[in-house]
Amino acid sequence: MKLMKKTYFIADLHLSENHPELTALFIDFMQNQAPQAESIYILGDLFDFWIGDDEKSSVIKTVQEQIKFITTQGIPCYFIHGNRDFLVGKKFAEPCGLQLLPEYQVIDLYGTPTLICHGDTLCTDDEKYQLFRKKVHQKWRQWLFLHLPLKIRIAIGKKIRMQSNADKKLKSEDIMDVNGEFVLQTFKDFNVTLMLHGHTHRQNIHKIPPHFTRIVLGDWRPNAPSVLEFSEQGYQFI
Ligand code: LP5
Ligand code: MN
Repeated sequence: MKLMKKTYFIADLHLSENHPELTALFIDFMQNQAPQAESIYILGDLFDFWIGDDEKSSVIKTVQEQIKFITTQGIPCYFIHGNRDFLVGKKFAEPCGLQLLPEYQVIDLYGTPTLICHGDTLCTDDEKYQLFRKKVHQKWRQWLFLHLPLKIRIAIGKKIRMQSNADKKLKSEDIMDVNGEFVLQTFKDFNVTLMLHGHTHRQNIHKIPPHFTRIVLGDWRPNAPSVLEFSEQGYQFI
């Protein structure tokens, strides 16, 4: 029997030293599921936190090894930055063969042009976040930040996380979700009918009239990884 080709999408694993059970799930996925794929897409927030490619930790090393395990088998592995790990750079990616994609990418999924992104850019009602995002995506700010000593970067990162958590308590669930009109416009701008993203952690398949589909990946929880599988026969969460 001929094995059917598959493409896997994952997002929002939020890997860190604090959650070895999630790292174990990732290893399991990369060892047992990923080798069956023709390509793997990671749609952001693979890491809980990224303050520069020079940080060393056992999680970072493990993730690199696992990605290399896949890419050396000739299976491409792609990454779109999330709002937690937008500073992941070439020094991390190149040694393991991870391919960095821009914030929006249209791919051909078994004949269907499909837009993939992290999802944070779709949450346009969260004005405070969008302003923050604009600032931290400025190249000169990133350059300055990355030239600070590691310890200071970690402290700044923690400070931002604290402020972000405090702010989130004051924001409604609605504000932190995607903006419907912006999503519709994005479908039209990229001339696609299918969109895949993460970020909101609200795993779902939204059918939007007249003919659009927006699939939201979930985050990873202990014993509950969210993996979206595509093949010529369609898609499913596995
Ligand atoms: O991540 P999540 O899901 O909890 O919340 C997001 C939004 N928050 C963020 C912030 C990230 O969690 C933290 C990223 C740390 C990266 C470290 C590197 C820093 C590099 C700087 C390079 C120049 O993305 C949250 C959204 C939520 O998703 C839902 O969509 O609402 O957005 C916020 O909460 C943003 C706040 O409203 C604004 C934050 C301002 C922080 C300013 C702190 C200044 C401290 C400076 C110290 C020198
Ligand atoms: Mn995110």
